[in-house]
Formats: sequence, C-alpha cells, structure tokens
Amino acid sequence: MDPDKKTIFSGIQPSGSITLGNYLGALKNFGKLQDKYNCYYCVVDMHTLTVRQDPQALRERSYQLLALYLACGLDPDKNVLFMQSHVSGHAELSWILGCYTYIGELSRMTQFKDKSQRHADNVNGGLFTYPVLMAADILLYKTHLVPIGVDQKQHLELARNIAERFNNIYGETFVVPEPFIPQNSAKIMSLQEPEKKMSKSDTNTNNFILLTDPEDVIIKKFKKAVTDSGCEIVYDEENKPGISNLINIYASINDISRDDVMKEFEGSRYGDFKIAVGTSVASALAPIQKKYFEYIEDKGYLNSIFNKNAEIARENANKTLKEVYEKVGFIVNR
Ligand code: AQP
Repeated sequence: MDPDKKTIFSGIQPSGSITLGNYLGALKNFGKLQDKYNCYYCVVDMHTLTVRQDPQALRERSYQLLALYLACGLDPDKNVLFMQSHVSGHAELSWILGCYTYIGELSRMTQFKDKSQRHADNVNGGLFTYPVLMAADILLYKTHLVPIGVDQKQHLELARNIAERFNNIYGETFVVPEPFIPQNSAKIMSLQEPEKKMSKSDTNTNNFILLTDPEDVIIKKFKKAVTDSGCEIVYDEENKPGISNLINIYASINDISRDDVMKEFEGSRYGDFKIAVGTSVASALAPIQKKYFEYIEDKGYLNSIFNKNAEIARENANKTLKEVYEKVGFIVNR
C-alpha cells in the first residue's frame, strides 16, 4: 500500500450473476482507478446471506465474480481482490459499529424496506443490519472514496454518519468516505420494467443483461426492451423511462454524453436504436467474456489470488481494529 495514495473500497455481492447494471454502475469504474489509488475490491459474500443462498452456488458465484474482476481489467498486483469472509475484521468491526447505529436510522433504509417486501417470509436481522456491515467494510480500510451505483448512496451516507459519530466520541479514527457515482450509469433500469432498477436477483431474465450473456441473447433482450409512446430518441426520465434508460446504457458503454447519443440517433427509429444499443453492449462485453471464460477454468489461480490478498487485507484491517479496540476500552490482544 502506497501511503501517499488515497484508498478506495468497493464490493459486489455474489448473489447472482453480474449484470450490466453492476458493470456500468460500479465495476467499469474500478479499473480506471487502480493506478491513482490503493484499491480494495471485495467479493462481499457475507452480505448475500441476508437472502437464502444455495451454498454450492454461492461458492461458485464467488469464484465467478473474481474471474470477472480480472476479466474487467483489475490487475491482481495493483488491487487487493479478496473475499469478505476471509477477513474476520469485517464482522468484528460490524459488531462495534452496530452499537453506534440507531434503530431509527436502519429503519429508514429504502433497500431494507424494499427487500423485506420482496422476501416477506425471511425478514431477518442481517437484512436489517446490512448497512452496518457495509459501513464496517468501508471504514476498516480508512477508505476515502467508494465507487457505487446510486442505489447504495443512502447506505454510504449512513457509513459517513457512523464514522463521524465514532470520531466525535473517541477522536479522529475513521476517514469519512465520499461516494464516487458515475453520471450516466448511476442507476441502470430493468429492460422490461424501466421504473425499477436492473437487479441480478430479478426472477425475469429479460429484465437484465448478464455480463456473460452471448451476443444473440443480448441483442434479443434489447430488441424486447420496453420503450415508450412517441418515436423520438430523447432523454426524458419521467415520461420516457425506457428510452432514457437505453440512452444511458449507450452513453456509458461508449463513454459519450447523452447529448451525443441524441444527436447520433436523431430521426432514427426505436427499433434501430435498440439494435445499436445491443450491438454496442455485445461488442464491449466480448473481450471481457473471452478472458472471463479463461480465468474461471483456473480455480488454482483464483484461489492463489484470494489467499494472497486475504493476508494483505487482514494485516491492514487489523491495524484499524486494534486502534478501535483500544479506543473503546478493550484490553487488546490481537
Ligand atoms: N442497476 C444498477 N445500476 C447501477 N449500479 C448498480 N449497482 C447494482 N445495480 C445497479 C451497483 O453495483 C454494485 C454492486 O451491487 P451489489 O451486488 O452490492 O448489490 P445491489 O446494489 O443490491 O445490486 P443488485 O444487482 O440489485 O443485487 P441484488 O439483486 O442481489 O440485490 C453497487 O455499487 C451497486 O450500487
């Protein structure tokens, strides 16, 4: 870790196969930051237990996520690519931070309200305290910047409040982290129901594009994407959520602005635009997929990355935990 560089932490849950929403909202930015910052990119497997998981599938998806991190260009020598459950400090700090978080704050979290409706038969304690574990993930590494999609902004604000509260009581301990949210892809919406977020745990597979979907499937899903009345390709989130979502996808996959997209497709028909979006996405994902299918075959290599990075993460996590334990009054024995 370079002491002159600021620190980045972000994570993705292996709760399903990774979608275009996860990629454009978070993962695509990860690689851009790896030279300028000390970066921790985590497979946040502990978070997934807030919803029932099949153990074997969870293990497999954790390897798949690491393979995708690598395929998306994250250099394992420049980034700490690791599994959350390999570093016990996440759970330990989470317990402490939970004692500095109010029930009222957690009750206001929209993701809790949303997921407890969707999983009404399993509204467990972990679902409620999820944002505390996320705060621990971030604060453990004295993180300055957190690349996330806008759906995680409320959780990050809570992490900031917890850090400030702890610092006010015990003196400067945690860095108060800032969000890093992309402009055009802060929230990629579902293709069939553009008023809701594209999510990997959605049961309708036409709602999302997976990073591993083959080209023909990608094009077919975009062709089927719901558009709006009218025929102009203009950005209007409120009245044209379907087309606006496609404009955001095309803009961010090509690193151009929404205005550039509207100029390029002025006078084009919805059908042609949908095919252009599908083709752009498929060609951006093709090289990632090629590398992904190579990495996923080599579990030995993936395990070696997990093992090496767990040690680095543990060492740095322990420094923070030791400081926290001392401040709260524990007799430190770490
Ligand atoms: N649709 C999205 N648009 C932009 N960013 C998104 N992210 C997720 N969906 C979108 C960002 O991806 C990162 C990893 O997310 P996560 O795996 O921690 O959990 P999530 O936000 O709950 O993502 P999903 O896909 O909706 O997972 P499930 O279905 O399991 O709940 C985060 O930075 C997130 O903002």
